[in-house]
Amino acid sequence: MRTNPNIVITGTPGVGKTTHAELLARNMALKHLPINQIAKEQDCYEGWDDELQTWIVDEDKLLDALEPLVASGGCILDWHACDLFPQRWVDLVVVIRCDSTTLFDRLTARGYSGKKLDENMDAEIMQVLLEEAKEGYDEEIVVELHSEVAEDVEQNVERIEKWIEAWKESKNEGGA
Ligand code: DAT
Repeated sequence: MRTNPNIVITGTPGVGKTTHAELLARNMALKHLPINQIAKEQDCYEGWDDELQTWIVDEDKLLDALEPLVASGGCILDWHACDLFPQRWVDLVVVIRCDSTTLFDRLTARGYSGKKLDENMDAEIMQVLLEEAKEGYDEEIVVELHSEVAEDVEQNVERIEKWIEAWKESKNEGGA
């Protein structure tokens, strides 16, 4: 049984996942799992997509690498996909959203261009990650939060912290 929840923070690249995950991890002493970095460190790739200029992840290998980390709870899974994480691992799914103009500026500043830029912009406009989250998990554990300006990050993290406290209290009551 977990004494701390596992939280997925997902969304299109550039929306602010890592910014949120780092602050939340620091404030609540949770483990931030930047999935891109873990996939790279543990070589969980099965190829390179030249068109999209991105690695193709070997999902089974990645899940095997993550399993021991998430088993004890208290993890923040920070990734631009969410449907591969088994439901039983996950207590809350936070989908970060961002308006198109702001996201465009962030992604171009990151060096995205061409098809990679277009696909990510389309994904945000079509709310692909929100739909993926709603399809993959119970709707009541999926929350959508906006991240355009710095104050949004603080407010969003505060909201998630309150949710974590409530989750812990409900577990304590259940166990009493
Ligand atoms: P992601 O992890 O989703 O790719 P990030 O956390 O790396 O995104 O953020 C991308 C960039 O945007 C980074 O330079 C920080 C900035 N940013 C994110 N959220 C923001 C916000 N609410 N206000 C201002 N800047 C933000």
